[in-house]
Amino acid sequence: MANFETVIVETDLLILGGGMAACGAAVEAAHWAKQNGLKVTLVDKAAMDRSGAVAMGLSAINQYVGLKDGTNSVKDYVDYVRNDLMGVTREDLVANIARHVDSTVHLFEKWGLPIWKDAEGKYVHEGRWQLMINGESYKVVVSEAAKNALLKDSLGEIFERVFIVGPLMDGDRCAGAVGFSIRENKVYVFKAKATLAAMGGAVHVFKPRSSGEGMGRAWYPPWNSGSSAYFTMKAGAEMTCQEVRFIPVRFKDAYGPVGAWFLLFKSRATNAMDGNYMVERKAELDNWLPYGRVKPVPANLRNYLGMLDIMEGKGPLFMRTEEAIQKIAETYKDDPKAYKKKMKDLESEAWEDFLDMTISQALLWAGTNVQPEEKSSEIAPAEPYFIGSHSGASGAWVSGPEDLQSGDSKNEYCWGYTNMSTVKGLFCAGDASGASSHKFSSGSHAEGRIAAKAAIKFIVDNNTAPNVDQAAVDAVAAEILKPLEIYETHKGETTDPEINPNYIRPRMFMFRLQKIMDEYAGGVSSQFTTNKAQLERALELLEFLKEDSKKLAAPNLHELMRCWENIHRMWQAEAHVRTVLFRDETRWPGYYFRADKPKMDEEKWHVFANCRFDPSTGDWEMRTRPIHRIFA
Ligand code: SFD
Ligand code: AMP
Repeated sequence: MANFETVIVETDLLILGGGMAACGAAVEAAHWAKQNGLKVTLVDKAAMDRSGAVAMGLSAINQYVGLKDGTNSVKDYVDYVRNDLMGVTREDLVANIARHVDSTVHLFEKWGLPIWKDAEGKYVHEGRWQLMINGESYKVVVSEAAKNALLKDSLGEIFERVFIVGPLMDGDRCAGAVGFSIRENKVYVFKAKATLAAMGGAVHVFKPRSSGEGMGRAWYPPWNSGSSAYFTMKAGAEMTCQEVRFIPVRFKDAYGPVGAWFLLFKSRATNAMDGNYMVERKAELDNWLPYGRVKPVPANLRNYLGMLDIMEGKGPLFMRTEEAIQKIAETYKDDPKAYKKKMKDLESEAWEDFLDMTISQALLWAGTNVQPEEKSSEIAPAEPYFIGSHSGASGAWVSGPEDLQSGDSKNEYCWGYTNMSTVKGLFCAGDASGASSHKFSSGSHAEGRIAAKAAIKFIVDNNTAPNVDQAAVDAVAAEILKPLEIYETHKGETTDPEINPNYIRPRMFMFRLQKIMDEYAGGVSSQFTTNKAQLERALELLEFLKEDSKKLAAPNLHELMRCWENIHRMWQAEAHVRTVLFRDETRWPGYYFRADKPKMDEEKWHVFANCRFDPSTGDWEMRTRPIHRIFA
């Protein structure tokens, strides 16, 4: 469009995103870039201090292995992740993060993050792998370090409020990215020798439980809209575990996390009849062996046992906060003063858990007169999210470290630069990389560091400026701005700007996507259950949606961003539906259930299900990849 300026930025390493993985990448890249005289550029759609999943802060660091204490080994962590994901995990990637994550946590502490300590000065654990923090300002602390590293000595540049739409290619090599400012009329073209995608996971692909008045409230942040998945798919990268969505059980309606309650406070969850589904339904776990009998019980199976209660009409489920608090305080009963103090401490810990991380849960408690030491709270499985860093696994298929391969895994899992996707020069970390679950905030930061170091090595070995065709850039820029043009052309044709025969606004488009996914791909309304016929129907309807995505319209830059966010979500949806259809079994009940294939088929499907969109033909390829045990 005539009134838009095109800004061209040339750099060596381009980091996309400003969240936990990107901040880790910035710190590490700065170190290696300085030694090699290279430039690093970071681009975030928001303001780094409060961008991404950690915007509100967190109350725990969920991955800390504690290698120095000698209590846990890297193998212990790999065993934990493999078991939790029902056997489907890349052990090389998980181990690589596990062996580096402690140093990331020590950096956080050095930068000023308060980690709880006991009387002996030791970290207070929430559970075996989790540390308690006073984490309201977690993201501010982490992003300050990243900014300092990049801006010191004018080593790099940071662009905030620039939304990345898609990749720029030089043949089979990623040559950077294209996006636009959400504050100024500017299209940005970033040309880079290597690109690191760390734009988080995807929320609002499925219809959320919170609709209408609660719209926008979700456990994972609504602004993580599938940009990592879209970017890597459009570049032609092979994707993995696109079927492994994550459904967290959360405090109902405000999505407060449950980890502190289950692990720190050791709370029970019970149904309306006071029954504990983890005890009463234990026998069900035998239908999912060998994973049904591991400890802890895999997250999806924990979900599933609770869901069986709900489906049998035994809901709601309750987190027994009052019982847990009373039980801990009971040990102080003989000393009334100590008891009173303990109760006060527990009360403030309970509130701080949410005030540090999910403020709306604290607001909901306050608004509904809940005192957790007196009254239990409802919990419920949330809508599905796509997130490679928590207990889901979706993301790009990336190369693993050479020294952690064993036997055949070397051929299958390692093609040179660690964390590089199957596209040359395109690296991924955090939610963007797949099959390496349970990295959380700390592991994502560590993985960002790992990926950035490898990306700098790639640049040193391939130090040529990419060759980018100007005509292709012009075409992409025009495509990016098309929704503005569509709106301008047709806005006078109806009296209500929401409704127009020639365009669709992003909000309505998102509702359509969510309805398809909810009803046909196993969302909340269909009790997370689907089958082949429903998935095929979903694909048919997604095809119509894709046609209509060409008619998205935007009156301003914010709406333009929403148009592209929803196109990104749509691509994540398609990859998911295709892969759930491809994997002819049910492996993760509690995340989704294939009613036509209700059993796990360990013989045939103990494999990765991968997919790839071919940008040259527009076709999707589905394939399996073997699972190699490295830490047998
Ligand atoms: O309890 C674009 N997480 C928890 N991790 C923990 O370690 N402890 C916890 O206590 C955790 N819990 C938790 C967690 C998350 C949330 C939302 C809650 C509670 C309420 C998970 C971690 O936060 C998560 O694993 C990491 O943050 C993942 O890191 P990363 O880097 O993959 O994603 P990000 O931090 O969300 O950052 C994404 C960035 O990308 C930007 N972005 N930029 C440019 N263009 C685009 N198109 C873009 N799209 C996105 C974003 O702005 C952001 O900067 S608990 O529940 O388990
Ligand atoms: P959550 O708050 O549900 O995201 O959980 C935080 C951390 O605690 C993650 O590492 C979870 O896997 C773990 N976790 C939560 N609930 C349980 C549970 N009942 N048993 C074992 N681990 C859990």
